[in-house]
Amino acid sequence: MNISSAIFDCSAPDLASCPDESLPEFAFVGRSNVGKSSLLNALVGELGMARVSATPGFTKLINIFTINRCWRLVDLPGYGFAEGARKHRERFNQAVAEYLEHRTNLCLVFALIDSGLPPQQIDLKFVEWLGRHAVPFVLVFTKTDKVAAATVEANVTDFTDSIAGWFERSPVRFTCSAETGQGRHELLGVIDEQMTAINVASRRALVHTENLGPRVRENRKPRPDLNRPW
Ligand SMILES: Nc1nc2c(ncn2[C@@H]2O[C@H](COP(=O)(O)OP(=O)(O)OP(=O)(O)O)[C@@H](O)[C@H]2O)c(=O)[nH]1
Ligand SMILES: [Mg+2]
Repeated sequence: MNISSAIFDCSAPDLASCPDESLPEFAFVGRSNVGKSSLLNALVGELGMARVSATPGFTKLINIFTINRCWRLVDLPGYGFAEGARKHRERFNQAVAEYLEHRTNLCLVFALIDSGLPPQQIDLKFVEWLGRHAVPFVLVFTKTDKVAAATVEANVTDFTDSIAGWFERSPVRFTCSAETGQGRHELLGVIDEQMTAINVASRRALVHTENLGPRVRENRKPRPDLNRPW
């Protein structure tokens, strides 16, 4: 996929402040410091589009970028950040949960996991939460340049084994490095596939009804269940 434009849209503190739902969105989520902002930059090929920092908890808002004028990339605040006021952490987590549960134009979530670590409880619980809330996602193991290929493979296998049986079909997995660009092509391919499917569905809908719109998943009613693991 060729990326011809990437425009910063807005930084939203919560779901209510996000822009209209007219374009499909692809969101990056994962533990603080896992490399969400870096991967987003690597995908777009414009360094500095999303801000990167070695300090965990750096991305504090829902940052939205419009790509090629027809879809959006969303950089979400990380979970599991151990520093800072608890009240602030809960507010960030609440905003992320609400976005993931209720954003009707959310097309796919890239759930990022550090490939250099064995399965972490917080990541496993987060993946379980995604499943429980029927959020469509793929797993992306990051920073593969930092450790030996055998370690990456062992960690990916352990993670996959840990979630075996939780889903009807095992989540699709990717590995990547924002540093070397490994996995970039595959991840863009996933977005490309999704956009093609949405365009085909829109064309079909055009034939049957005038009520168009990139409704990529069901409109969800707000739910009281905010039993978040992270
Ligand atoms: N070696 C290596 N370092 C990476 C990679 N991706 C990110 N990093 C580094 O990891 C640190 C965190 O990266 P960010 O992209 O800011 O991580 P984040 O997940 O957006 O973090 P928060 O916004 O705090 O949640 C930075 O120092 C990056 O340079 C990678 O693929 N390889
Ligand atoms: Mg970030």
